[in-house]
Amino acid sequence: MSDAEPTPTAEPIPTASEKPIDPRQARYEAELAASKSLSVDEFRRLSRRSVLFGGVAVAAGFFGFRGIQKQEEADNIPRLLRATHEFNEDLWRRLYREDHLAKTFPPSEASVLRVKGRHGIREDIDLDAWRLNVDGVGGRIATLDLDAVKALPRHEMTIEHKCVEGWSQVTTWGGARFSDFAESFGSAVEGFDFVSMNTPDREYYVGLDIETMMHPQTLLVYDMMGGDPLDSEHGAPLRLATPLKYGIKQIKRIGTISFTNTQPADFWAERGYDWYSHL
Ligand SMILES: Nc1nc2c(c(=O)[nH]1)N[C@H]1C(S)=C(S)[C@@H](COP(=O)(O)O)O[C@H]1N2
Ligand SMILES: [Mo]
Repeated sequence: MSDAEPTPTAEPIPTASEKPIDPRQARYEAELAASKSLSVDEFRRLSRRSVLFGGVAVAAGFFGFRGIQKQEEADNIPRLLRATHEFNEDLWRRLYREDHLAKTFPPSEASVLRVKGRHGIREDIDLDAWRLNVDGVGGRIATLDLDAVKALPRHEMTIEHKCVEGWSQVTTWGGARFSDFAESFGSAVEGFDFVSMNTPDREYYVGLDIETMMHPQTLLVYDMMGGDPLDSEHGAPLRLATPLKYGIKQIKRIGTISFTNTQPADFWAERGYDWYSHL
C-alpha cells in the first residue's frame, strides 16, 4: 500500500508563499483583481439592461435626469462594452473570464524590449509639437497633448511581449488604461465596436476590437522599464501595449485614434496575418 508513496526528499519543496513578493507586481495584480471580470452570461444580462436603460436615458436626458446613468456606472463595467450591441462572444470568453488576465511577471525579470518594426517611425518628430487626434464617426472629438494622457491614472505591467516571428520577451510598460482614456469622452465614443490607430504619417495602422481595447491590461504607454520615458525607437511619445495580442497590433507612435463600427484596415492583416492576431 505504501509502495506507491514517493521517497521523501531531503529538500523541502518551496511553497509559493516563501517566494519573495515583488511589491510592484503585487500592486499591479491587486489593481487587476479590483477590475471586475464578467462571465458571458453576466455580460448578456447587463448589456440587455443597458440597452433598455440607454433608451430611457436618451428620453430622460431631455429633462436633465441623470439618475439612470449613475445607476449604470455603479455596475463597474466598461460603459463602452455595455453599449456595444453586437460583440464577439468567443473573444469575450477568452478575455473576460477570471483566468484570462494575461500572466504577469516580477519587474526584475523585465528587460528593454528589442526593437522590431520601424514603419511610420523612421523620421524623427518634434515630441513637443506632437498631438493625439481622437476621431468618432462624426469627425474629430479631441486633440490632446501627452499631459492629457498622463493626467489619467498610471498603471504599470510586466508582461510577455510576443512577436509573430516567434520570439518573446518580458518587459515593463507604464501608461494609462485605454478604458480610462475612452471613458473620459463619455457618450461621444459609446457603442463602437472597433478602434483604429495610425501613426502621424499614416504609414502604419492597426485595427482592434473594442473588447481588447477595454481590457484592463491594454495600455496607452508613455514609459518603459518602470518609469523611463518611452524612447523614440519604442514609439515615443505614445504607443499601445497589450499582452492579449501579438506585437504587430502594438502600434508605436500613435497619431490618431478613431472609434468606428466597421472593422478597420490593418497593416499586417493586409499582408496575410490574422486580423485579430489574438494570443
Ligand atoms: N509604428 C510601428 N509600430 C509597430 C511596428 C512597426 O513597424 N511600426 N512593428 C510592430 C511589431 S511587429 C512588434 S513585434 C512591436 C515591437 O515593439 P518594439 O520595437 O518596441 O520592441 O512593435 C509593433 N509596432
Ligand atoms: Mo512583431
